[in-house]
Amino acid sequence: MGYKVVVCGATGNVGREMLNILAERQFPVDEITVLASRRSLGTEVSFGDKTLKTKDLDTFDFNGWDMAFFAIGGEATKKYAPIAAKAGCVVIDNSSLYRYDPEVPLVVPEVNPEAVDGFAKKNIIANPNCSTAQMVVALKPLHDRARIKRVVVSTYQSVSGSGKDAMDELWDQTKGMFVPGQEKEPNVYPKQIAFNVIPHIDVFMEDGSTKEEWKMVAETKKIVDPAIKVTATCVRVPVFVGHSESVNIEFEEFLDEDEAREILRTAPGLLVVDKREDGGYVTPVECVGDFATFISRIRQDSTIENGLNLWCVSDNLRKGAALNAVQIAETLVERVLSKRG
Ligand code: 11C
Repeated sequence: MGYKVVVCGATGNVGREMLNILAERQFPVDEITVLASRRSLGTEVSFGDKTLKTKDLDTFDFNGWDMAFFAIGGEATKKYAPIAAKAGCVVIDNSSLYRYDPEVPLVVPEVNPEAVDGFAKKNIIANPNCSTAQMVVALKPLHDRARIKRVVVSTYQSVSGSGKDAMDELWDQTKGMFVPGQEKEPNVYPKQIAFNVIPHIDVFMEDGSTKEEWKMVAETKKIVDPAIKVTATCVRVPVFVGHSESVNIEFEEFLDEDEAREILRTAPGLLVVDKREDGGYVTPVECVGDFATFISRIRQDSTIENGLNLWCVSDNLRKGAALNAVQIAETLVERVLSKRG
C-alpha cells in the first residue's frame, strides 16, 4: 500500500532533498504533488526519474492527502500547516514553529520513535533543528549507558543551513576576493563569510545566547531527557554543506573511550571513523549526500571525572532536515498508518 504525499517548499534546498530521499529510500508513494509559493510557481523539480511541476500552495486542497512535508519557514507554516492538519493530512514540519509545543511530538527516529504516536493531538510532527538532530543521535546511546549530566557543544555550521542565497554569497564573495571589481559585500550574513567564521546563527536572545544555541538546549531536553544540561556556541563557517560539532560530555558514571566507541559503532544512524592518524576522522566534505552521522576523535576528557570528547559531522540537509523528515514519515507508517484498516 502506498500513500498520497505532498511536499511544500519543493524548490528550496530542503524540499529538493526531501524529494531525492523519498525516491532513494523508495518511500511507498501512490501519488505525489509538489507545492511552492506563487513566486516559484511552475518551477520543475525532480522526483526519481520523473519531473514534477510545482502547484500553488495558496489554493491547494489538502483533503484526501495522507501526509505533507513542510519546508517553507515559520511564517508560511503558521498559515498553511493548520489548514493541512485540519483536512486530515499529517504535517511533518521542518520549521521551528511547533517544536516546543507540548502537543506536538519532536522526533528523531533513532532516539524517540515512540513520540510519533502522539501526532494526532494536532496532526503535526516537528522535525528538529539540524545541529540538534545529529548531536542527539550520538548522545542517546551514551546516555542509555552512563547517564549524561552536561554537554558543552561548539558547532561549525555550513552556509546551506541559511538557504540558497547564503550559498551564493559564499561563492560570490570567494570569487570576489580574487577577481577585481567583483568584490561582494555581506548581505545574507552580518559579516564576511568567505575565509572567515561568524559566531552568530539566528537572532540574539536576552541572555546573550543566540536562538540557534537555545534550540540545541531546548530540543535536546525534549528529544532525549529534560535532565540533560546543554551549553552551546553556534558558529557559521565557510563550508557549503555539512555541519560539524565538537561535543564535550560529562556523565554520571565513568565511561571508557573504547567502550564508548563500541557503543557508537553499533548505534543506529551512526558511523564511527576514528583512527588516531593523519586523516583518520571525517570532515564535512566527506559526509555530503550520506545518510549517516559520523563520529570521530572519541577520547577521554581527563579534566573531569566522567568525561568524553567527540567530533560529530553530518549532512545538514539530510540528517539535519530532509532525511530525518522522511524517517519520521517511515516511522509514522510503521507504527500507525500501516496498522489502520
Ligand atoms: C542553520 N540550523 O544552520 C540552521 C538552519 O530551526 O530549522 C535550520 C533552522 C531551523 O542556519
